[in-house]
Amino acid sequence: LDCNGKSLDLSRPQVMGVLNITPDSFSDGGDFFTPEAAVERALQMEADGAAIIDIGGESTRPGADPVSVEEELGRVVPVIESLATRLGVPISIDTRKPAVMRAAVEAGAGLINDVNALREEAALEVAAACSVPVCLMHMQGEPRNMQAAPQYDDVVDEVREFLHERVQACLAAGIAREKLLLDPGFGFGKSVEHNLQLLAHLDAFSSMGIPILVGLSRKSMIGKLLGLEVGERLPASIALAVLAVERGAVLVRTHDVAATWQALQMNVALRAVH
Ligand code: PT1
Repeated sequence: LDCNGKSLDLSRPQVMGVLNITPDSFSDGGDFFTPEAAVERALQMEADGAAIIDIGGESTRPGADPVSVEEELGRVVPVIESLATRLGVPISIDTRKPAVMRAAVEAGAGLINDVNALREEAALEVAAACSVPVCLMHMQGEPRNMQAAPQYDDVVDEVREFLHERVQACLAAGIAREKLLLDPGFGFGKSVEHNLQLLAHLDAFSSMGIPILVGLSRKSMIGKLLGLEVGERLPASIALAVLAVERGAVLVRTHDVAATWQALQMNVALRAVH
């Protein structure tokens, strides 16, 4: 996959390293808030095996408040500019805002990761003009309220139907199917049961013929199933990453790059045996 001049190999499972430039992120808020610290963190994630670094300036965890476009731009653009020449791997921009997509890609980002699946006004047109790959994610509601009362008749059907509709919207806007990734959006307007249903039936998404990205790292479903705080969720996060890859996911978004990369390499090694 060509990401603005840098390549992302999706022929085997890969890790997307999370770089939150937010003071309020759910698991590492504040740690990487200065541009210098963020750059160091990204370089370390690349050394640890990340195939792409996902930069976000607006938290989308449950209950998070929206951020203004100026604030978001001010957080992410300097970090992308300074990383673009120093990283060998591509950068993805985790945003819902068209203005941030445009500025981030101009600064060197190579993939748009939109938890809103380009539903914002003008997002489809801007993403098409950026001509970088796009990850379309499913979300029910908005981050601020999405966990209040998630409701589905059939979560797998509804998420698949939604993603199918967004793929059609992208094609109509001139974004090639080959540039798309899909993500069921674990934790985005879903109960623990909904998340488990989606993971159990992840093959329903991989069968659409578009690469699947998953984000399960440190999420509250682990907390709810095991009664663990955010800092205690690594072993279960690793297990979920491996289970998702076994069910067809190719890109795993994680805070813990070294541990997740090592786990996924065991899957890669096993695949090579036939
Ligand atoms: C994700 C994702 C993302 N997750 C993609 N981008 C977040 N493509 C941000 C919880 O339940 O899964 N895929 N960008 C982080 N969002 C959440 C959501 C964090 C839920 C925590 C939870 O704890």
